[in-house]
Amino acid sequence: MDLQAPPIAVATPAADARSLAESILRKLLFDLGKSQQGAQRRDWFMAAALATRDQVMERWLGGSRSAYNSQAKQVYYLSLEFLIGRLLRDTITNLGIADQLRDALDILGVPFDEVRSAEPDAALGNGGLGRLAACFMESLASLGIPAFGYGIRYDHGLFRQQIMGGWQREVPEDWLTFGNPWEFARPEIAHEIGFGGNITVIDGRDGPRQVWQPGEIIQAVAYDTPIIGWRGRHVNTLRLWSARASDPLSLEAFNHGDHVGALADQVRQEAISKVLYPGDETPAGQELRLRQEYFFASAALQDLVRRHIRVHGDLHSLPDRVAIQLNDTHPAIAVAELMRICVDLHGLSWEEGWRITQGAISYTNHTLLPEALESWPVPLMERLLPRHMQIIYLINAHHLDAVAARHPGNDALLASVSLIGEGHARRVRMGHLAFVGSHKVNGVSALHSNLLKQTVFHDFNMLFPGRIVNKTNGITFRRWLHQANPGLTSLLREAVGERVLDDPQALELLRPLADDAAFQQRFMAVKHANKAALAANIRAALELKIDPGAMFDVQIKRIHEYKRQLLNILEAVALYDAMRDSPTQSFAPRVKIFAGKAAASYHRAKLIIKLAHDVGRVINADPVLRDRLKLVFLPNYNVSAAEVIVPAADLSEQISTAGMEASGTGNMKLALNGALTMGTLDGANVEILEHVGAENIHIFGKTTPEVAEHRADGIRGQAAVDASPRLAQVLEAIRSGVFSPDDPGRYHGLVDDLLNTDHFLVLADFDSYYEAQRAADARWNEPQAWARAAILNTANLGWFSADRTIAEYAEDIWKVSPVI
Ligand code: 26Q
Repeated sequence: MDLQAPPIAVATPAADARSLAESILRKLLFDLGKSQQGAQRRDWFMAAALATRDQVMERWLGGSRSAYNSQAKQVYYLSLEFLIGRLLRDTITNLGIADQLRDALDILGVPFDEVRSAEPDAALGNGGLGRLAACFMESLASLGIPAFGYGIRYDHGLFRQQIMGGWQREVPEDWLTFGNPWEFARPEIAHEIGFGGNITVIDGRDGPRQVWQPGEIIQAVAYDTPIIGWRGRHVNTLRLWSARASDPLSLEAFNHGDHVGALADQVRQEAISKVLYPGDETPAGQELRLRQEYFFASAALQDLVRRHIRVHGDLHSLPDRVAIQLNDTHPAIAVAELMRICVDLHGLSWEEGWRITQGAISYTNHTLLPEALESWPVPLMERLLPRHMQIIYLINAHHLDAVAARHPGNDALLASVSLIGEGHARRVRMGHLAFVGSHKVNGVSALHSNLLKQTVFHDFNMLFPGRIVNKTNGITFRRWLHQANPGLTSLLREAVGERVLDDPQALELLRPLADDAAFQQRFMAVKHANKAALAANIRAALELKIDPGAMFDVQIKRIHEYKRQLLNILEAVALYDAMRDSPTQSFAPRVKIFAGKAAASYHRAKLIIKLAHDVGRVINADPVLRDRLKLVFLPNYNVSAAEVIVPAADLSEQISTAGMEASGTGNMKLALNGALTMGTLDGANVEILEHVGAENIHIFGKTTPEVAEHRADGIRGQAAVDASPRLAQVLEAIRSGVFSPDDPGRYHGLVDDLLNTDHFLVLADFDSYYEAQRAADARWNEPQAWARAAILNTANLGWFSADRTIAEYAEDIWKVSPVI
């Protein structure tokens, strides 16, 4: 090597349109091996993404180095789900090169929108919880808070939903088939994850030591994706783990000629990162799920502990340098794993290990539904993670001793706060483990956090006052306003100034314009254009023509009984009847738009999807309505679909049974984009009401205490039907097969369940809902009043920025500050 040779400098390529166009062509030719003529949409997307990615690398690596050197406190966000969606538009807007890339593609003669829509959604999540993690990652980077997201790189994300004859069918999803241009495989960053085996006790220097000898070891291999903050100021890393068999071909078996057997083990080990569990709210208690949880929690902790020790020497300072946030209980095994690392691997005392663990970890709860509280059978835990089971018993013993010392003789209290549930079979309660192992526990809306204190964590709240705090969810405005709704964004920039791009509170400057007729018109013109775009999509997908002049009444979310899509469908039937009965009454013309997936095993939810289709088929074909009512179910709801529907919504259905929706975040996206909320006093709806004012929202239904009372009184659905001829007519039509002539009994079970039980108060809230919908009709018929309320929704939603949420976590829970 010539030692005199000057160092070769490599600089980020220029980002003007021409240079980008050249760069895209180079990627196409040299990286993808495609000619300009032979390139498909996908190839152009890959080339554009690779060219864009070049713009990020220096900042990314430079930023990581400076965070490392500054010894700044790091946030680690542990989540089994990151529901990211597409990244191209996000990346170019945050880098400030959106116009340049568009122009570059223009030069090359390929329309940007075609390129953009060739990107598959990264759907590594089920719904709200996963999308929240994605919003938080973007906000952390935008605020300049050094952070890693840790999760699993599933080969297959959430299933694709097909609708066949009105029924949902799940089709495997394949986002990685054509390669992922955003990720960097780091095969050299791999951690060993043990399972099973046994524990031996050896004589250590300070007495006996437990040594876990796993029966099986799987490698967790890192894949890194840069997460670029607003204006490209800071770049963080999303590190997802993929499972790799330790001994891929089991050489011994292979050499003995058992080729198939040798590969079977590999397949079983690598199954850990094959597929996302498609459950939502209701945990699926399978062993593979527990293996996923431990796999990624252990990989994350090994990774962050190694980084910490490299910089700081030992573990004592961990809580000062590291904040570990558990996204629900899915990574709760991290509590036991960090204790194991401290005590077994680093020889610390139990007390010191516990100080470190509790000081570093905090936990977010996302649900109150009893069936959704995660727990694992003790025998399964003993077999899969024998040392962790011992550690959990020890944590429990210390915890219960402390409780007993303060509350002698209170066995009921001990049973209620134990980490082990002594029901039918003994189970480890992951929520309790997460609670005791954390210094802070938070709910995701004011109502939800209060309910946590009163219900699932009542006794814990009494024992550890102050540990439960509230952090109301938020959404990233970059994706959900600026990118998804460019029309509204340019109107806002014009109306309140460029500041609105950086400071969500600047939206308040819009308030005085709510009464300005000219502004109202422009605001509603943007809405109309977005609705026309959605109408075109619907026409292409479903061959159904809808009128962009009608009210777009939208319910988009996972299908779940507590979210009460059924209530919305019943109202559609009632409205259908009413429109036919009184053709002159001034109902607002409406398009009811539904979208959402049902968990594959959730039969009731799938039946509700079928009912939506059955009702839609009848309503949409009825000439008597003269197109004043349509019901649409858009298949395969995902992040990209939301980006089209949200800006086009007039009315946002947030109608869960009060006390059951922890927060909701779709409610925020829709209101921010100028939709009025039709909602119950549940989750963050309560805070949306406080921010937009009672006159700009439609609230109906029983409150949380009223729901509790209603259930305690054992009131059956039949009671509501007896009081409401309208409701009786609706149920009679559905039950008798008006909408299912091919199978008249299809909805017997569903209707009987409503009449006999009505656990979710669909019938009990029906009349109140129907009235609230008519109030919305009346407002719709006063276009200025509607426009005013819509504008005030946008104007008053600044507080729901995830930047505000993350700033609160940073200050109250993590004690971190920005590095920029
Ligand atoms: C657990 C174990 C096994 C298999 C699956 C699961 C599982 C998976 C996903 C359990 C729950 C979930 C998802 C929960 C969820 O999305 N909750 C939502 O979180 C949002 C963000 O805080 C809230 O806005 C919603 O109110 C809440 O429903």
